[in-house]
Amino acid sequence: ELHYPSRLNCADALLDRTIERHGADRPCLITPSTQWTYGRLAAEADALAHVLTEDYGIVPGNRVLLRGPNNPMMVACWFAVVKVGAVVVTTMPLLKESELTAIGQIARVDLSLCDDRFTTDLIAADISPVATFSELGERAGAHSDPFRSVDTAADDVALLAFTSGTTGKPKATMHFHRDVLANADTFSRHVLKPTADDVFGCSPPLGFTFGLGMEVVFPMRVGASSLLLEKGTPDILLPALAEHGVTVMATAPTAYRAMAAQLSDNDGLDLSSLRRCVSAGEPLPESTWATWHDATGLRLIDGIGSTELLHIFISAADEAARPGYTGVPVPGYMAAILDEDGATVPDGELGRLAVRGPTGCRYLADPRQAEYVQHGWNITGDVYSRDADGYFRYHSRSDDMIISAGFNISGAEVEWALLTHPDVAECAVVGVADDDRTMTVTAYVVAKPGAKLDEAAVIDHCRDRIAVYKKPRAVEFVDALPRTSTGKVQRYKLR
Ligand code: 3SK
Repeated sequence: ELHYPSRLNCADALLDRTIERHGADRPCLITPSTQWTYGRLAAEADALAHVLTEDYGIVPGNRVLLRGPNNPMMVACWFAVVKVGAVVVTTMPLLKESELTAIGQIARVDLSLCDDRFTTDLIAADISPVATFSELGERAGAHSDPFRSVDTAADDVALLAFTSGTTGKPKATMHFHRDVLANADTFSRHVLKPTADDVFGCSPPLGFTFGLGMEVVFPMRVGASSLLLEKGTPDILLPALAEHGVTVMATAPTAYRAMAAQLSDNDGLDLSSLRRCVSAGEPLPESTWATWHDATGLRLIDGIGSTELLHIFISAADEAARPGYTGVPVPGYMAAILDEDGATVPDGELGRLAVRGPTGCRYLADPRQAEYVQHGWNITGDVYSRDADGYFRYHSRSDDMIISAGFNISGAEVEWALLTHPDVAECAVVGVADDDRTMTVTAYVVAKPGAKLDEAAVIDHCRDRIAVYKKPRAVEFVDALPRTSTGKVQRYKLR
């Protein structure tokens, strides 16, 4: 069990306490063009904290929205907001005016801090006054005194993180100061086992809690450093991993597939520093695990997390990682497979994944709270099974189960079969309503550049790999799949 003091400001725990343990001169944030030590980050965050309180009148409990790509100023703003006892409202940099308007209506933001290159949609959304990073930087120049962090309670809200899930309607999840540390002290500590010598290099935006954990909280909890890339696409991430000697990386399965393909054309890249590769954000197909292993010799660490629980709660690393399975509950969390009445289903049977632990769902004023938290469990919306030896296996999202001609078909299983075809780059399989079969298994396929694929080839490929009743009966070729700003496929749009 985790124990934190009742008065706790997570910014102090991650920054000031780490400096006390490891020194101010340790490298903290690395970018392709600059490097900030822990001391520099602390000084920038303190100066910004003065600006927020003295120039903008921010007081504890105010909500401050952050918008920008992954760079040191974003991290300094994050710490400044937390230090003054205000609540960080995280946003994905790609969000557009209407999405920001929806966030503004829910979060009732007092001030927004925005990278100068991302102001247009935010100003148009008109949800609060906007301070650009260059304005903040100029004002910060006037302050060199340390800022004493506000004495917050461990159970004060530090973060409002938004999820639209895959259904499109945004919800704000509230996270306390102790929650921010809890994932570092569970998933990171027990699965990643980082030390101060590690260099984290990850692609998810800081506005996604996957990225916040992997790029800020986990490295800084142990005095490690973090490579921040404003654009973390596979073509940029892969050479950066080699150039900066990254030891712990995290990205989505799609990016691992793309990077493995790049590696087959470029075996000159030195990835020998890499020891931990985390895959999350969407289910990891067994074939992607094998492709990455063949390309690098490294065993991917799959993980399921959610914005509601802040980070990853089921995972496994090293020899414990089992391809095709997400893993086992992270120490500190419990997981079970429940039926519709909340009873545990027998091992091997499909049911609703339920999780409890040190973090959990607290929606801000949203009746969907009662759907997510039932019988004391967080119901994640995923269909899983648990094997007798405690390993959890993903089958589908609850609303993605395809019922066709009396069979329950996991769309993910069909997708994973399709992804073993050498010409398939991406795919999503959904059930399209049909009077004859209830639903038709329909595959949306993105072919690899230059590949010539047709419907019959795709269907035949599946017929050879999965039970014939699961094979797609319709195939649509598309240029790209619809995705949320965190990269999850929006199957409801395809349906
Ligand atoms: O939403 C997810 O898939 C996720 C994965 C890892 C960590 C955090 C999150 C929200």
